[in-house]
Amino acid sequence: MRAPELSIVVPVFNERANIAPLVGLVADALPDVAWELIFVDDNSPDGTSEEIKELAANDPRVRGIRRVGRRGLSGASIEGVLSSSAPYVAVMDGDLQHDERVLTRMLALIRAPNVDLVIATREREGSHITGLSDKRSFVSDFGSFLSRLVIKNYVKDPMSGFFMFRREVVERAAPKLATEGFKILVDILATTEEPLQIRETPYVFRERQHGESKLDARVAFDYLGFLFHHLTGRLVPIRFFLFGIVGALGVVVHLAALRFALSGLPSLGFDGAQITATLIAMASNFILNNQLTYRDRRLHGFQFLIGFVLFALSCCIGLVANVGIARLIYSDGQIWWLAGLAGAITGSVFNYVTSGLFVWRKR
Ligand SMILES: Nc1nc2c(ncn2[C@@H]2O[C@H](COP(=O)(O)OP(=O)(O)O)[C@@H](O)[C@H]2O)c(=O)[nH]1
Ligand SMILES: [Mg+2]
Repeated sequence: MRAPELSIVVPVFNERANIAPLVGLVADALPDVAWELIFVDDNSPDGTSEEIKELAANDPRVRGIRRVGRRGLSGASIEGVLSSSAPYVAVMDGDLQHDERVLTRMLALIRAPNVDLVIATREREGSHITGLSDKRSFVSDFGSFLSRLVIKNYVKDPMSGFFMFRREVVERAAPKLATEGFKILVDILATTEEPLQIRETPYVFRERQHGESKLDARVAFDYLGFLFHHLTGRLVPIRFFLFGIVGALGVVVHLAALRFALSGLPSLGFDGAQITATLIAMASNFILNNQLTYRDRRLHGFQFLIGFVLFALSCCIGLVANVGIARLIYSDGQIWWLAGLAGAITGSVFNYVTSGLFVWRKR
């Protein structure tokens, strides 16, 4: 058997019913190419990995990476790419929405000298991407518009999940790529320093037949965090952005709770109302962080209760750091807003670090 010229990396989560059909379709589409399929499964509960391994046992062109304790489309794709030694690599969805017949055209384009990246661009019917609902089409277009903030090259469909590249391009960028995101192509385009030679080729995006989409409203928040991450020169982690949004919402919750406590429960007095509002805001921040910021490490049941206690404790330590820094800066020049801001930022960074270390720690 020839060593593969093309590795096709397919991130999958709960796609059991799509695996065997995809292998068959790829084999039919690339009869004269030495290809391999690398499925990267995040330990799907539906038995996707078992299905992959059963196929791989009978076909040396199929491989599977099963990741445990991790979730994320970008991270899974990057690991798949890094496990390849072929000169060319494609990233493709495992739900049959990407037309495998385009792979031949993409391969012909990438084989040309000096081409670094080929994007399969989703075809349009008027303002609407075929195969997507109006709502999803709008989300994709808006995301694409925002991506221009961080990418230098003009490409028609930076939100495409179907593309092929010379392996070195991503090998070089890999240490800087964010593993939490959903839009790995935007990340590659934003991260690569040298200008890339890019080709685009149109195709018709298919409707999903089996299983369901994993893209939900939370992915949109991640994407905003991802843009912020790039706009700050990759200084601010994606997660910190989410943590900050939740914190800002916490201020609103706090003020609303304080107002209700003052008018509805006058017997509490101001101190009592302020303590109640603080507890409510802490609980709401904890729940939102558990649902959004740390959804890949979400706590349940007893762990959830323990987590809340640890979160409240770490908020108290954050408060001490906040007041300490604010006092120091205030004593220096009496600029109240600078002192307040520096304190708030210090407290947030402190809370972010401690909650990552103690509350939602990596297992
Ligand atoms: N390994 C892995 N694959 C994922 C994850 N989330 C989504 N996928 C896969 O990524 C591909 C695109 O996801 P999909 O839900 O179809 O997104 P959509 O096409 O934008 O609705 C599919 O093959 C999914 O199975 C994840 O967290 N880990
Ligand atoms: Mg899909």
